[in-house]
Amino acid sequence: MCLHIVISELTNNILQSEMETLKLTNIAENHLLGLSPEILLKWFDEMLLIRRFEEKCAQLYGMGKIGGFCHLYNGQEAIATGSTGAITPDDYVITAYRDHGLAISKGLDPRRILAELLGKSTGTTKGKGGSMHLFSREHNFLGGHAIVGGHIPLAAGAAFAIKYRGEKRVCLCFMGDGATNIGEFHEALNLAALWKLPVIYVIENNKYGMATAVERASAVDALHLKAAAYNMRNQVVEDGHNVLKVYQAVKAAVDHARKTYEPSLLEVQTFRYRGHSMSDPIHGPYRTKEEVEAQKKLDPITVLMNILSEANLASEEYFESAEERIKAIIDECVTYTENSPEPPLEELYTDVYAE
Ligand SMILES: Cc1ncc(C[n+]2csc(CCOP(=O)(O)OP(=O)(O)O)c2C)c(N)n1
Ligand SMILES: [Mg+2]
Repeated sequence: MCLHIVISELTNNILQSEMETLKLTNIAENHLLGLSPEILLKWFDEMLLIRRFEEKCAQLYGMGKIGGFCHLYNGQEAIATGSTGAITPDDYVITAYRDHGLAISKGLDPRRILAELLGKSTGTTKGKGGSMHLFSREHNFLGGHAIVGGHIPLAAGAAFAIKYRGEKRVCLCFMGDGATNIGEFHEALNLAALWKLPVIYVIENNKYGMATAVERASAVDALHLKAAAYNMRNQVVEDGHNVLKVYQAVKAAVDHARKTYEPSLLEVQTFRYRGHSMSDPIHGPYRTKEEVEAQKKLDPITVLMNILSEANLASEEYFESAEERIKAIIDECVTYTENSPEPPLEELYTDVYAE
């Protein structure tokens, strides 16, 4: 059974009993943007799943079970959950190599994601892509791309196809701050604006590229303003650690794109807790331990916990039970992956060229 169904079933069961005991009083409608308690609790579970999944990856990487490059998403969870919360399964998502969180949010089975990371045949691309190249046509998840900026024109292409076919879908394209300095970013934004393509570009501004602060690499450090050169709708989300703020901005851009086919560029400010990739130090010479610790005080999961507690939507017991449920899912991912076979040698020759 798909783990997402398992999560939502478990969440629903717990919710029913939680709801009976918790009073839903004094909740300002606009504070929670009219989102149902079910959705907010599902988002909490999803963000916790992403965090614990990444922690497990770090552990397995340290044990030598995951090889190659591996970029973790710890600290950025509110972006994946808030953004995918604003679209439907029909819409496309495309991103760079820091892709585990978005893949989970887009509904890919976390067991198959972990299997992919360990190069197993049950992985999302039969173990051939690894961490940076998660992909699922079935889920409209178009990758997972390792070349910085390389996927930004692909998103314009997907959005062109949507418009050409007269569909009402959108394409959400995520990128890092560093990617906005790449030529493809500018070429793609120009065409997306010129041809009015339903693509929403989301910059995950975590303040650094590999080890380079935004202001050392970009002449403009208010990155959303780069859209102005192409007369493109743009917005900055300063509290990108708050899933509701992310959702609100992405939803407005998505609604606009569905109505007008017009693109948007959003800059969502965030922070990564780990090193750039698993082979890099967490602090390094380019940022201090104090900076990392200060940013962790805005932790997206804690922020959502506080929102849920203040609105009387969840108690300490709920959060503890969520930890247990997520731990069971992570354990299942590991068991599934360990029991999965390596791909046979013949797999070297399949899926190389399109038929
Ligand atoms: C075209 C290209 N140049 C350089 C690299 C090496 N590289 C990998 S990640 C990275 C930094 C990108 O930073 P950012 O876009 O901010 O994304 P983040 O890692 O912060 O999510 C670089 C320079 C690459 N993969 N592709
Ligand atoms: Mg960055």
